[in-house]
Amino acid sequence: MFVDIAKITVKGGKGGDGAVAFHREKFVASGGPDGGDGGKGGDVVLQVDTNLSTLADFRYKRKYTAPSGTNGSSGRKNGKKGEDLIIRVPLGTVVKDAATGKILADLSDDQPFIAAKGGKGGWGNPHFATATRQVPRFAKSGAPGEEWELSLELKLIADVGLLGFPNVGKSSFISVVSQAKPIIADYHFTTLTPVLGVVSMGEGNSFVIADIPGLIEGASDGVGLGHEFLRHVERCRMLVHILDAAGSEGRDPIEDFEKINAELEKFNPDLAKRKQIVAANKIDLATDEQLERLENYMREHGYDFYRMCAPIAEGTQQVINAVAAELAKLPPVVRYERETITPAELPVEKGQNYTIRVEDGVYFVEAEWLLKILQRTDLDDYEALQYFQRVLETSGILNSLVERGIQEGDTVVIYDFEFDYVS
Ligand SMILES: Nc1nc2c(ncn2[C@@H]2O[C@H](COP(=O)(O)OP(=O)(O)OP(=O)(O)O)[C@@H](O)[C@H]2O)c(=O)[nH]1
Ligand SMILES: [Mg+2]
Repeated sequence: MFVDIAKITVKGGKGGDGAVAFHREKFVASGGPDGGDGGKGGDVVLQVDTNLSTLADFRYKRKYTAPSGTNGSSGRKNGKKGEDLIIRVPLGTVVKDAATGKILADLSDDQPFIAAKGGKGGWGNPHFATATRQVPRFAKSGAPGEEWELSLELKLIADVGLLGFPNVGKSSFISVVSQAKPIIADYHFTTLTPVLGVVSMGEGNSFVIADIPGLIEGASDGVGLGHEFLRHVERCRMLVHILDAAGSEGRDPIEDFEKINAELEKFNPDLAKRKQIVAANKIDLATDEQLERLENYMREHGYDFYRMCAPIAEGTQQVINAVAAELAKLPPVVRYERETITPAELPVEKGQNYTIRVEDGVYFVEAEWLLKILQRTDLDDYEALQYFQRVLETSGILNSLVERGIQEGDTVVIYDFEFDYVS
């Protein structure tokens, strides 16, 4: 079954805890602190596997958690790092944060994407030794791993997308110009899943065409099958719009053309602006009058116009040549950039609970919701930092710290994030 959208949850492994331990040796009275650090939790990594062509695997397994790091131990032995969990996805998978809809990654090459970082291992007690605190009896716990709910969307990578109503001859066209062998038949929605065909122009010059299920009016509102599949032509550098020139099913090809363009505009205005050439198919069934009327209309509206009879490859090479010439002038296939998430866009969590633990002048603040904000925002960014400070204030954490007796210069530890308190 072809599945091209999925929702999954990914969680990085928890970091191992730092150890509290003291050096012991025969005849040595009181050794210094020697607890090892915890190991980092494993990351959840998404990686392209070109053998995969759908997101079907994700229908059954939805939650992925990487292994934890192990705890530190005495003798300054650090814990082991948790192994990374690799999830394989088909080429062209676009990853979005489900909560905000922001794009996190476009897996359109062999570059892996760390979808959920494992938590850092906690520090062992030696890190907390100072001139005034020589026997720190505490260590830092490992941080929880990042957790994200992701939407995965497969957007095929093709240079050229075929558009057209059902039965106009899209599959017939791709089957004569490429190696692809889709089913061709005289009923609507013969093609149910997108098919890619490679067109070879010789001398290592080739391009990829995507045949998608027929589009009908209302496709972008979910009528018929079309809407689901428009996403597969979203990356295409150009479009070939195939028409039934003879109107052999009783429709007017000019109306078909305008309807589909209106659908494109509704689905994604950018897509509607993409270069389009028109291939009038079924010329064997069309009258000269029909063809002239169609050609005049397209020329008036600025479209290159070609005539063909796909099943016998009449006129198809001219279409291919025109496509190749056009592609040479066009930018490469669309790749999506990561979008930044501003803290204010994050969903507000209910009940801002937190705990504060004080260990010898170090203030440990723990709160899952706060961790989420920390993990999703870039604290090197001034605005994000300002927001974070506001959160500490409005949630009452700053007040609680003062109530617990925090002094100027004391250390505040919020998972990985540490700062010196300034009133
Ligand atoms: N006479 C004639 N018939 C054609 C021509 N091109 C395609 N056909 C026929 O039209 C029917 C539909 O062709 P397909 O290539 O399956 O059309 P499609 O656009 O892929 O259709 P869907 O996958 O249902 O959207 C088939 O019976 C083809 O044999 C043509 O140029 N002339
Ligand atoms: Mg088809």
